[in-house]
Amino acid sequence: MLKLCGFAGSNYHNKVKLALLEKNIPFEEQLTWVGETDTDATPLGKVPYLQTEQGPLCESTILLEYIEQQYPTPALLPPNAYAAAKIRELMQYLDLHLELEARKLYPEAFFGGKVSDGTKAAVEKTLTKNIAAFAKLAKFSPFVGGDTFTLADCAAIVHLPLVSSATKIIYGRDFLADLPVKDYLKAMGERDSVQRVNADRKANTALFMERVKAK
Ligand SMILES: N[C@@H](CCC(=O)N[C@@H](CS)C(=O)NCC(=O)O)C(=O)O
Repeated sequence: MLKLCGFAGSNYHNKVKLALLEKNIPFEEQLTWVGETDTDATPLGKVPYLQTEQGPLCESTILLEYIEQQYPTPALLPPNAYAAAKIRELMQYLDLHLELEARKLYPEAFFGGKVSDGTKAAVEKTLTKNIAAFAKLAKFSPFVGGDTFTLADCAAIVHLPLVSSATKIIYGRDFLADLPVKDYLKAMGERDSVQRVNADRKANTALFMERVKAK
């Protein structure tokens, strides 16, 4: 059986967990904190990673692509090559241009640390530009890539709330406020997969914060 290693407070972990749940694939979850990973499986020590019958895999998008190819039904990518590429494009924007940029704010927004004024100014500029660009690609009709649930929703559901809350905390303004993100997340929150991920996330985040405080 597939084993998903990571922790349920991690957005990247949950991106993959959502796809497994949406596809009804049996899997085990192995609680693995950063610093306790198998570095043969994930050489950079990042989570999540997946143990498959053939060996380990890391990097959440690669995990999603593997899962999609190995368990094609229900499909989370359109059959048409161009349509599938448009979904992958959205995933890349979400991971690289929104989440990874907002992540620079997390030490202060969520973990009691400090982010320099210079970093805050730089992130504000980049995120403003990147969110405007993302808005041109995202559909929210009702799914982020159009009329079907896809891999891009697995990324959007886990990343968008962090971009909203980190910007709200650091700048006093939700940078995603002009997009229909709240309605989108509310609608997605009705799915069984999202309810399970959110419940597990809340329980695990409490544990995670205890670990952060203990350090
Ligand atoms: N590009 C990676 C990012 C994963 C990632 O950043 N995971 C975080 C937890 S949410 C992590 O492992 N951080 C520890 C580190 O970067 O050393 C992926 O898509 O899987």
